[in-house]
Amino acid sequence: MAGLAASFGSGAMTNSIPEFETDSNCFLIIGSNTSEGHPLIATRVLKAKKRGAKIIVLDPRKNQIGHWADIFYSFRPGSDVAIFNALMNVIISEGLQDAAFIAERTEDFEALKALVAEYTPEKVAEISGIPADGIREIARTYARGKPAAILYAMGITQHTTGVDNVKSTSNLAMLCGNMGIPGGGVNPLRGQNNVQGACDMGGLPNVYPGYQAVTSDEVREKFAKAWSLDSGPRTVDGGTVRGLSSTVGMTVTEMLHATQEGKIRALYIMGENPMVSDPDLNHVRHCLEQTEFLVVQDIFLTETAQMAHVVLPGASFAEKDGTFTNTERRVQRVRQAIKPVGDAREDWVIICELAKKMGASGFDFQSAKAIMEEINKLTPSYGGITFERLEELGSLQWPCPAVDHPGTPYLHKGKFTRGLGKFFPLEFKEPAELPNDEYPFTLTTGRLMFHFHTGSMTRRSKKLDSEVPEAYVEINVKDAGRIGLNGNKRVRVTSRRGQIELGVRVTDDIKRGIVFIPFHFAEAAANVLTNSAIDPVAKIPEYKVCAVKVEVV
Ligand SMILES: Nc1nc2c(c(=O)[nH]1)N[C@H]1C(S)=C(S)[C@@H](COP(=O)(O)OP(=O)(O)OC[C@H]3O[C@@H](n4cnc5c(=O)[nH]c(N)nc54)[C@H](O)[C@@H]3O)O[C@H]1N2
Ligand SMILES: Nc1nc2c(c(=O)[nH]1)N[C@H]1C(S)=C(S)[C@@H](COP(=O)(O)OP(=O)(O)OC[C@H]3O[C@@H](n4cnc5c(=O)[nH]c(N)nc54)[C@H](O)[C@@H]3O)O[C@H]1N2
Ligand SMILES: [Mo]
Repeated sequence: MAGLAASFGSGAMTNSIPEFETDSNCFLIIGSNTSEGHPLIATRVLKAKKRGAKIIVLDPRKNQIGHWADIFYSFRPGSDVAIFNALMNVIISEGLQDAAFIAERTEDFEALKALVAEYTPEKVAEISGIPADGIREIARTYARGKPAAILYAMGITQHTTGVDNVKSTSNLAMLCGNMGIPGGGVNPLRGQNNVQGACDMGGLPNVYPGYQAVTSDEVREKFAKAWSLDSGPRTVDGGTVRGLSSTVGMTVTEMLHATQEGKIRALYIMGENPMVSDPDLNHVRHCLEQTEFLVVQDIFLTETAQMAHVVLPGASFAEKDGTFTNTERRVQRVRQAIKPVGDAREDWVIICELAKKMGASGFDFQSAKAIMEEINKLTPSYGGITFERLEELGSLQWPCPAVDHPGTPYLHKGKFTRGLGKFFPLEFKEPAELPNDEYPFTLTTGRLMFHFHTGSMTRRSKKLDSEVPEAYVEINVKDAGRIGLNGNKRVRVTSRRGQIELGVRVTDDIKRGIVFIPFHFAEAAANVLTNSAIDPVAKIPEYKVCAVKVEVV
């Protein structure tokens, strides 16, 4: 259940991981540190390279997969939309688009064409830092590489323009007819083992399991009937809470702000450590301190749990039964290896017990299997994903509506969910915070191979911790000279929101003017510095861009 609320990222992969190895002729990897974040997927990509597939990597840093790439360019963080527009500009002006696919399966191509005409390679070279000829080379390689897969991750989504960035990936894929075919598609490489499953099961503010809208009367009636509740909007203040609410809830970032406005007085945080992972930590601390009642359900006493009024010890993956759904919509069984240690209980047991104490009915589940049986009945895309079939087949990919359905390896074959695929003409917008004289560097943040997020688990492992025991900032060789590093080992990094002291690594692999800090280290937390500005639609924070200064200490 880790990451229940951390639903960052958008949608699922359109295609399946094994297709990378067998079908893809070209990979456009943008904003994904594939070898460190998704090493098994990176292995498939490298196997495809051996049979001649081309790898293009675009990233502000020459990460490990960047070193394997046939084509690599670094660029200025946050200039992604401009880059996609320029790639499409080249493809259209050189006639490399898939005209038949565009005519049969898409709409609004003319509007896209008119907009991207403005984004010439020369203009976007200035915005992004990728040379104009490089942009042409990338565009031609992708357009001629069918089936070509776009792989992206948080480098695309964690921006105030995250949704625009994601739409840009599908614009490009549709332009070249790379949708609905094996080895193609747009493939967000999602994060935690079960973040996909958490979203599928309604761990989002606007939907019930299976992305069924809370605002739909029909949907609410269905769930109300199954749970013996009233389907109408409920009254909370003073009245008994029966029935299902039709109000769209808040996202994590909105909840924290709401504690400040007194709109939220109690928080129940489960499998998340916002005191390290949320942006602008000084603000987060302030918000959590103001919360009248804070409950944290975790497997360790994290930085967040230490602030809680009540800590509920959860059982870890090794101590429970259930399923995880991975980034390619594949549902797999997890089986109990050892009994929960100490007072720990399975998360679902804790929730059911609490619900019953609050007077709710319908929480009398005896096992994870019994919960799955309810899911089969109420969530059409999981209708045929039963424990029995998972035992027999090993895994199933949704949509899988019935027990005689084989599951779905790739989406949008022959037809998009909405009918025609829509092109979105999108103007480039600058990130919320840009460097200036006082804060001359652009900070971007992310992950390392040896640690997982807030380190609550990996930093408790001696072996993993010894690989990278300390926080550091990555800085370009020339910039190190510019700040007068002179062999010094420690620096202070300051943004408008706070400052941290940490080690430093000098490298050629990061673009000049950019610094990178892994966010795994609570004692020098990158998120003290980051900006909490969010995308207006997805509400994802701009973890990938803020302005900082770097000084020798
Ligand atoms: N070892 C390990 N693996 C993990 C995790 C972990 O913590 N540790 N976490 C998991 C989770 S939950 C997730 S979400 C995934 C995340 O996986 P990734 O998204 O691959 O990881 P990140 O390090 O956040 O960032 C990806 C890349 O984005 C680049 N980037 C920075 N700024 C920009 C920009 O403006 N535009 C673009 N296009 N790229 C930019 C960074 O340089 C980096 O190479 O990893 C999962 N896998
Ligand atoms: N600066 C910066 N910040 C970021 C990001 C970034 O790229 N840069 N990435 C963002 C992203 S994509 C993500 S996903 C988040 C991750 O942020 P978090 O989800 O806050 O980070 P984790 O360390 O994975 O925290 C998960 C918690 O769940 C606990 N846990 C593990 N298993 C279980 C279980 O079975 N039950 C329960 N109850 N608890 C369990 C762990 O001990 C841990 O404390 O960070 C975000 N923050
Ligand atoms: Mo994530």
